Amino acid sequence: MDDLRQKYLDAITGAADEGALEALRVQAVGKKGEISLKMRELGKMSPEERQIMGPALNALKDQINDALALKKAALGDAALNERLATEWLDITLPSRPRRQGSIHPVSQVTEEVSAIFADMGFAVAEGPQVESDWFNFDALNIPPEHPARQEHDTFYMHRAAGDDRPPHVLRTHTSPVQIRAMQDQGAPIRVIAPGRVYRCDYDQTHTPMFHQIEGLAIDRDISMANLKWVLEEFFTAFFGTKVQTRFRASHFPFTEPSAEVDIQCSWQDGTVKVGEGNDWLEVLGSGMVHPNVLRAAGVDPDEWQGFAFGIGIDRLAMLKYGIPDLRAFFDSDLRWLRHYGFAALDVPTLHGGLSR
Ligand code: 2NL
Repeated sequence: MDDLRQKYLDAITGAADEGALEALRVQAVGKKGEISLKMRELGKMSPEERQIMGPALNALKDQINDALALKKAALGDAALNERLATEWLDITLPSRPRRQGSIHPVSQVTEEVSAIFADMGFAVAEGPQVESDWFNFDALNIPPEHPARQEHDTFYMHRAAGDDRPPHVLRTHTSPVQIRAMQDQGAPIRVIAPGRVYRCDYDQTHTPMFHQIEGLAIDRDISMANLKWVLEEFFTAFFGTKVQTRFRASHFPFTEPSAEVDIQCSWQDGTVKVGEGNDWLEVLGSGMVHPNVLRAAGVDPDEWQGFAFGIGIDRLAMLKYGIPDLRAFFDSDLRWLRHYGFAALDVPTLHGGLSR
C-alpha cells in the first residue's frame, strides 16, 4: 500500500501538464484503475482484513484525489503565469508621441488673403493650370510677337507632329482664370484668383512653380482710387497694422494705366518690418484693365471698366511670417520650415526636392 501511495504521489508531482495528470487519474482511481480494482477485492477478504484494508484504501483514494486536485490547480496557475509573463500589456504607459501636421504657410496665407477679400465682396475663382496660349496670352493683350511670349520662360506642352490643336502652356499667371470668370459671369464682377503658376526660371529668388493671387473688379465707374483703397485695406488687414502704399507708374500689356505698388517698411539688421519706417518694398503690379482684355473676355469696354492686380503669395508669406529664405517652401529639407515655426510637414509634397 505504501509503495502504491509513493508511486502515484511521485507521478502526480512530476506530471508535466493536465493531459498527463488526467491519464494518472484514470490509471489510479478511474473505474478500472489500480485502487478501484483493489477495492473490489475487499469482498474476498476476511472481515478482519477488510476492517483494516477498507479504510486504508479509502484514505489512499482520498489522498490521491487531493494530490490530483492540488496539482491541477498548480498547473493552471503555471499556465496563467506564463501567459501573464509573455502577453502583458502595460496600460499605464503613456502613448507614443505622434507628429502633429500643420498647414503650409502658402496655404495659410492663401486662406487669409481670400478671407480679407471676401469681406470686400470678392469671390474666389479657380481654373486650369494648363491653358491654351489664347487664354494665357492673346486674351491678355499679349500678341504672338510680344517678347513675354517668345521669352523662354514659358513651359510649352509637348505637341506631337500633325497635332494641330492650339499650343498649350503651363499658365504663367492666374489672369486666364479671370478671363474665364468674365466670360462666364460677365460684368459687374469682383473675383480673386489664387493658385499655382509656372515659369522656367530657377535661382536664389525664383522657383519654376510659385503662387500668385490676382484680383479683378469690374463695374461701371471703378477707378484707380478704388484700387488704392482696396489694396491699403488689404495690406492693413493682412499685416495687422496700418500700411502706407506708394504707386509708381509702370507698364503691363493687360492694364492701362499700370502701376507697381510698394508698401512701407523698415530694414533693420537684415530683417524687413512692414508698416513702419521710411523704406519701400515692391510687392505687386496693378492697373486699369486694358479695353482689349475686356473685349476678349466678352465685356464691353464702352460700358464697363475696372482694376486688376497681381501679387506673389510666397513672398507675402515670407514677409508676414519672417521667413527670409525661399528654400523654406520648396526644399525637401523641412528644417527650414520647422525653424520658422511651421513644423511638421513631414510628408513629401509636390514641390519636394527641387534642389536635392
Ligand atoms: C505682376 C502683377 C498683374 C494683372 C496682373 C490682370 C488680369 C486681368 C486683366 C488685367 Cl484678367 N490684368 N492682372 C494686372 C496687373 C499686374 O500682375 O507683377 N505681373 C507680372
